[in-house]
Amino acid sequence: MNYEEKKTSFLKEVFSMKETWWKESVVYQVYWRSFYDSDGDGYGDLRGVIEKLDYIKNLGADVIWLNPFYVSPDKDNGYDISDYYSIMPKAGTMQDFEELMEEAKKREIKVIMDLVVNHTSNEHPWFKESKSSKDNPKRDWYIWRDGDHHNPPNNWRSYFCPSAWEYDENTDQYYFHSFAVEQPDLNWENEEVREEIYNMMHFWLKKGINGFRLDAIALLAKPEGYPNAENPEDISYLTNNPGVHDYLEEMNEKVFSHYDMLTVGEVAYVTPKEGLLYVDENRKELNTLFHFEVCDEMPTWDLKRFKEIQKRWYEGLWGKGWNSQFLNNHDHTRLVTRYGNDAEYRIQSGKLFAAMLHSLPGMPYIYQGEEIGMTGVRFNSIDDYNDIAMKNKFNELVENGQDPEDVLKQLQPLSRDNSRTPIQWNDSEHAGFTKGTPWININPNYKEINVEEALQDEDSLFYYYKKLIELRKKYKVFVYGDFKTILEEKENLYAYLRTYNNETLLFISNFSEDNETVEIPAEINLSEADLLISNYKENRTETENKIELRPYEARIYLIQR
Ligand code: TEU
Repeated sequence: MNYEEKKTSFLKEVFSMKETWWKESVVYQVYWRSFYDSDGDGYGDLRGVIEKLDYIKNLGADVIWLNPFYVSPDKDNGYDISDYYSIMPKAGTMQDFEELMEEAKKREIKVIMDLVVNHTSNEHPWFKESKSSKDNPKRDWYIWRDGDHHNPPNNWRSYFCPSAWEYDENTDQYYFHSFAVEQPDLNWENEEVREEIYNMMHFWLKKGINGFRLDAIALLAKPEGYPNAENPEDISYLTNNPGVHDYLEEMNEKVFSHYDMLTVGEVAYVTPKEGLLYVDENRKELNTLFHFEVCDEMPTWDLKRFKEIQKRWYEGLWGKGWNSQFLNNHDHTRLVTRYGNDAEYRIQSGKLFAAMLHSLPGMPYIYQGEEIGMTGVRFNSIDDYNDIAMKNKFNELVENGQDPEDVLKQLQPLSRDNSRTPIQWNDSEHAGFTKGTPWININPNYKEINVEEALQDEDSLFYYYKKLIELRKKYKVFVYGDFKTILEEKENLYAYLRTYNNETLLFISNFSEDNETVEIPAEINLSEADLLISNYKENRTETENKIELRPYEARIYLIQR
């Protein structure tokens, strides 16, 4: 074995960096209510997902992440569950779900479900019982506290409200909610709650699902005694509290360890060191995590900061735990609008971000529509917005005296509805999403940006994503390669090497809208390199390892020794 092979096998041996199916997977997130409506009620549904499985297969994704479709009053689009064992009628039936599993399996596509166990709906029977009286057996299934002279027990905010506490006149106590009033937090200190949740997890796993995306999973533990916060606006006190790992270790021991499954935790407000505690392969908690140092804390693109974040998370996790790579989802606006250029360079910048996300260390997630370069949206009235987080914030700021028009303009760019407009399948009415009235407005640019158009264009983003996924399957360096940045001094460029056994991948990109000439370091001989993929049709020839990169140009080379 040469030096590189020895180093890689050492890493694998010492850090037990086992090769697994989920590390090699590309996940496609299906926000089903905006994916495809099969029955004309204006909502996407599980049958719609079945009808579009061949589209997902053609793209090449290995796993589908389905947002919640359990019975729910839908105050937070399914993240307020009132029956964990049944399916929301607008999404379909249990038979539809079982058929979806069968059809996905036929196509060798795995399915992970989004699971919300930090809280339920306030219409869940458990909460109705808990709320009914102080001595109800389920009182302690939720978090009830006495007020402080008609004030909430402490000064905490929630994600969606000015206070994390809601008063209940009937029992003269407050209940705790990390999100909306309609989403009371379960009390994870209560063993009955934990056992009930574990039983429910087994129910779905025994139906053949391949894992869970665990919603707000780092919020399960609450700070001892609920002390007032110094700065209530910094809501990091809601998450990553002592005790959370005890719950995750127990969850793994009682549930996850019994299956060959993928668990991805939504874990906000953590450093790499803290994040590793969730995904360290030796700790047996979760397989991987979404951290939000980018999506929650970088409103617009900042390449310098992004490089620093990637470096810290690589150094913090590599060889011990697995990272995830994403730049948009159902909670974050569309990456080509937020971080790229959704006008003149929509395709090039979309391809640049795709190449980066699929060549960085970690599991890449494609959010539905990202593969055709769907963009953010601007609705002219708050009434056109659906998202409870945005509507609550709008009301809070207007009630505090801000001008409604100004508030709308302030909230539009990061509204979660930007990424929740229906998939644009073609240029027919409602973009081919529904034969009914869509539950939310279609992005008006659907006539230019749609799947049909993309599938007819060999240079579309769709085929670029497809090729990236093919490359990840062909060359293991995309998955298991280490990570070494080069050309750090070039502030508009992002370039790195990844090496695994005899393969070395070079990613080099220009994040500016000007041409950038760059000298490739002598350690890399481009004459030995194969250009695997680029985002410009004509490829400028390189001379003496000097290449000129055009606006948003990205190239991936492979050097095999
Ligand atoms: O989001 C949780 C959430 O908003 C934060 O935990 C996270 O830090 C980050 O801010 C997201 O950008 C999840 C779901 O993804 C979201 O759709 C739900 O509204 C929420 O939980 C409540 O279930």
